[in-house]
Amino acid sequence: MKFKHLTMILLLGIYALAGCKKRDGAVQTAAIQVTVEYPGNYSSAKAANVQVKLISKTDGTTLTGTTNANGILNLTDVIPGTYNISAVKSLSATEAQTLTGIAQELQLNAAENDFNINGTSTLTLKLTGSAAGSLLIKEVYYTGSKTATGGTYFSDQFVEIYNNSTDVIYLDGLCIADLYGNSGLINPSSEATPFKNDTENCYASNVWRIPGTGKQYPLAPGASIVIAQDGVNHKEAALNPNSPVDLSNADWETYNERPDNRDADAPNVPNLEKLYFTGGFDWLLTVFGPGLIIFKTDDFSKLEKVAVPNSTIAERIKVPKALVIDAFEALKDANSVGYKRVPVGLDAGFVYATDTYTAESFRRKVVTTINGRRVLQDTNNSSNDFVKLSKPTPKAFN
Ligand SMILES: [Ca+2]
Ligand SMILES: [Ca+2]
Repeated sequence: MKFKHLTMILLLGIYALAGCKKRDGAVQTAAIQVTVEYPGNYSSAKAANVQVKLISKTDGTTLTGTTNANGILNLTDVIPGTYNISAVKSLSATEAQTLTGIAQELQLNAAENDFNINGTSTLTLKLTGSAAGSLLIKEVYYTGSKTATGGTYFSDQFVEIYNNSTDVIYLDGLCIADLYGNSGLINPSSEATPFKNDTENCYASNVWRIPGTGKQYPLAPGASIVIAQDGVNHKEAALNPNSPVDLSNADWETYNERPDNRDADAPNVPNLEKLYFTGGFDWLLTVFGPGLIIFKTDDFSKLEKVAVPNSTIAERIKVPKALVIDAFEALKDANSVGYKRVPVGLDAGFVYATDTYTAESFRRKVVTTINGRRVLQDTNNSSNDFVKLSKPTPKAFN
């Protein structure tokens, strides 16, 4: 009994003391509501379970708290003053997949410095972090088409590159290349690439580059560019009315300037920079199925040129696997696996068409759609990630 009384007296005493001080203004406190939000292109704005830290600029005192299910942290009894406020959130691959569509661990941060807390303050912190996802090869149309008289037409090939990330990506300096080697047993003496045992490098026959000084060619999340062999309407009467594509609106074309003008320069479609070329009239991808990579390098001239063993043909450009952003492999048929040119670490599989000049195209699968942004499948395996279409779908998914 005595003890209980004592406790009560003590509590009353403390309460009275606190009340006095508040009236004096000596320990006046403030409140702050911090709302933490995910980046705008995530499936939800509410960033729950985020650790928020407030450091007083006056005395270095640190306050911490964690946001609730609505992404909100309410702190009361805060000493008024100026604070540096930060939030940090680590997303597991599974959490990131729900929010961005891409299963990739992410570290997100936000900070607001010199923030004055007084009375009842509110603050919204917007998390940012490295982009989830990357550029991907979205579609490759390499098979070509047949003309009305049964002839073959291959100038309508294109490659489409897609921003499969949550942020703008600048395409300046992006290189695209086709890799050396046969696509399969095209004739009885067709051998696999002599570089097939090098699992760490790709050997490029031709390399093209998007120009730019760094930030001239932004590509929004979910947007794409089409690189045409020739940026014209291939359905025109003078070309091939049977062609499945009009590429007059392509973003880029490969123009191979030659004295004999065998490759025409479509005036409305800008030209890629030709960095290395071993082809003929134009950037013709083999209609039996190309191996393709996209990559970036600070200094293209530093890449090694390698002679093709037992051959007198032009050297190939050795591109280290680490530079490669994405790869695609198509081979002649289901039995051509031994002819793979893209190292398995970059692309474990391959696609193949029914035949040459079928107008078939290969497009990457869509995993999910977040806020209207399609997220494409990327398991580094063309067998899994691409579907064969009966006709190409440049800049489209149907
Ligand atoms: Ca061309
Ligand atoms: Ca042009």
